[in-house]
Amino acid sequence: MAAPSGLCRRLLPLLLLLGLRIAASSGTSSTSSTGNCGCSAGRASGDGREAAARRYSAAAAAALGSGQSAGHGPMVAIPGGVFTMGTQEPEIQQDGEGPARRVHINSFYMDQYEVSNQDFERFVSSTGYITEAEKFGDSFVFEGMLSEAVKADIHQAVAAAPWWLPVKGASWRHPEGPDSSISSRMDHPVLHVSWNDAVAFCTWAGKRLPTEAEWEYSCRGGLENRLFPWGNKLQPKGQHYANIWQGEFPTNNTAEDGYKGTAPVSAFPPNGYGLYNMVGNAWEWTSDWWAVHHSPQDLHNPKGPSSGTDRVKKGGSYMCHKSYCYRYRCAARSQNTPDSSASNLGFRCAADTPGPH
Ligand SMILES: *[C@@H]1O[C@H](CO)[C@@H](O)[C@H](O)[C@H]1NC(C)=O
Ligand SMILES: [Ca+2]
Ligand SMILES: [Ca+2]
Repeated sequence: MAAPSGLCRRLLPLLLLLGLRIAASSGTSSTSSTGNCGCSAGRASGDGREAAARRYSAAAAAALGSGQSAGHGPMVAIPGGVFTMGTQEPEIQQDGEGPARRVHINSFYMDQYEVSNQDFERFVSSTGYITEAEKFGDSFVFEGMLSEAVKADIHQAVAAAPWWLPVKGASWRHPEGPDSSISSRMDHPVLHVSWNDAVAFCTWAGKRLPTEAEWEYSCRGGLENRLFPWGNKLQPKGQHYANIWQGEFPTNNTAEDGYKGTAPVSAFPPNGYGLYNMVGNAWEWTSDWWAVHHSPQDLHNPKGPSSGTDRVKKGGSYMCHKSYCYRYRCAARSQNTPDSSASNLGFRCAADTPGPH
């Protein structure tokens, strides 16, 4: 498909995802989310579960290395178990965050970090792979990150989400367009990679994308029914646990957490499984097709619908703020077409444990 129609094809789903629906619905979702501050002091503390999380963390640390494949990021052994996927208290109803359902997960391996620019460069230099953004010749970039020179050349914006601009020449190597580079960000998450690109990388690495259920189970780090990978409070003891947006979106990014854009994949404390930046920093692709209605029944290793038009992404990004995109929660979810790419979307890989489960 030619580049211009490629862009059109990708524009509608992208704006649905990145802004339009979010902007249109922010009245409802932000009302409900402001109504419940999200710190939920009233929730049970679940000491037994915290202990379990610490135990898993130790096991995960011991497994580091054994699950490591040459040349790629380290993996963590995630113990099998049963958890509550989704939530009975959806913050963003139309995303299909509910209902809460019991899900059994076999043990597997999960990348400890988001796939970094360095990891992706190894893949590209050994295979010659060309990403979809490079083939299409453009990708979506957050306006706040662009130079005046690049902005001056762009006349097309997404009316409902004017902070997203299609930038010619934006790609994983040039995240803010041709005049930008990743040389000082090799340890940051790779961006502007489509779902198809992510699958290609994971396959090359002898891995695969995680299912949405595996991703969410990993995000929760052994804790039950918490908002975030570390608990219910966004900033325990005033500390930042994730790279999101502080200040007024989209005009004033105060970067109180230390990062205006992406952070190194090893920044911020890990969760109970030893995984970093599950929420915030870069959105992460999963292998599932997108749907918003889920069976409330118990499931074993669910893989999502058998077909669809969009793939599920999880975790939110450095652009997420409670006022417009309260999606840096484990139960939160969103979607893009498999050929979409943007300056806040990356991935990490998973792998099966060797032998029978
Ligand atoms: C951004 O927000 C901070 C904190 O609210 C404020 O101190 C600062 O003046 C604001 N900057 C701009 C450019 O509006
Ligand atoms: Ca930040
Ligand atoms: Ca992330």
